[in-house]
Amino acid sequence: MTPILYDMPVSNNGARCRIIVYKKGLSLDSDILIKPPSDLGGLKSEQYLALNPQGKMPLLVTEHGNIPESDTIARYLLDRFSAKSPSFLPSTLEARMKSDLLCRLHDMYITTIQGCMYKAEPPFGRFSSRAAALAELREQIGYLQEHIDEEGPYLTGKELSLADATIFPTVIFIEHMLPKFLDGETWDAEVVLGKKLLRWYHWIKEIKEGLAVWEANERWKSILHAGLRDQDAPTIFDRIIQRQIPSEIVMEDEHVLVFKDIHPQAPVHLLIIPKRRDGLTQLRYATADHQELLGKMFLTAARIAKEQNLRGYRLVINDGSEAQQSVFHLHMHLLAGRQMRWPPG
Ligand SMILES: N[C@@H](CCC(=O)N[C@@H](CS)C(=O)NCC(=O)O)C(=O)O
Repeated sequence: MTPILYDMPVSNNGARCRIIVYKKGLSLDSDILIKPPSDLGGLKSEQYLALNPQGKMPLLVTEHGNIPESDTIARYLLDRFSAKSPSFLPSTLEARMKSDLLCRLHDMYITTIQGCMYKAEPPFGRFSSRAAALAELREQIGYLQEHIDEEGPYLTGKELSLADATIFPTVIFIEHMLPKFLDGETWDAEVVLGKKLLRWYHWIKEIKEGLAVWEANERWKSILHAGLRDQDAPTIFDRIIQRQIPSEIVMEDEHVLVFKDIHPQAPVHLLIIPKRRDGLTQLRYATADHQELLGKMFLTAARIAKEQNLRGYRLVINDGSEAQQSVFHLHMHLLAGRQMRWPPG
């Protein structure tokens, strides 16, 4: 079966599992499904509690059983998908031991009381007051420091480990939540996180700065669906695709529709169009994202020509009114059945 990870973006414990899923490039269709607990009625619903009586996330449902602990889920995913890199297992015994230790300290002493940063009321683990739990949390963050590699850049040295995936989401959480509870003290990341944890956090977070540079450079503007969207008015072809007006359809698949031109210029005159226009009002707006679709249109033409035993045929794309384009939805004319002239008019 395809394992199902019940989790939500805000869950720092689940985030280590999602980091593994994303870093390994697992398919979110065939390798693993990620669903919110609300699909089963929420963390405290009867249906969810039947799978995880602790009513917490993450939870991984597999053919081997239900796994309710993020550390075990993470290790199960590393094992199950060991053929895909990165392994999150450093090559030295020392680094692997340090990674295990950091994960263990995190889960034993930080996860168990992290509720003091966001839960409405005590208890927070073994603490009945928020102030005591927060003080303990800060002390425990300090203890992590002792086991972090001197040189880095990762927590256990030169290689990525499970400790990085485990602790990164929690530090994001701490940076966001802890300053709210400082009670007059000003937030000083170096005091709270310590030098080594902070150095690592800045380094691993650089990716965020890289993303900010992409945003500033308007990287998405030319990328289909991310920033580039088809906002032009629909055309008559949309109505043909939706069968709102009749046409003589010759062929159709998931991507392409082929139908007879109502003003034929040759005994065979077909129009090959993409079913999703995706900004292709004219060929000139084609981007690398359209490459596959454009290839499909040509292959469709070749296939039809073969099926109809066309001895010779001509493909025409008119781009712009000067070229006699009349419908602003990319279309390829397939003309055949008569002797063509050259140059074309
Ligand atoms: N030891 C568990 C802890 C899980 C945990 O604390 N999950 C939090 C979200 S990160 C949760 O579900 N909180 C909701 C609740 O306690 O009601 C693990 O690591 O998986």
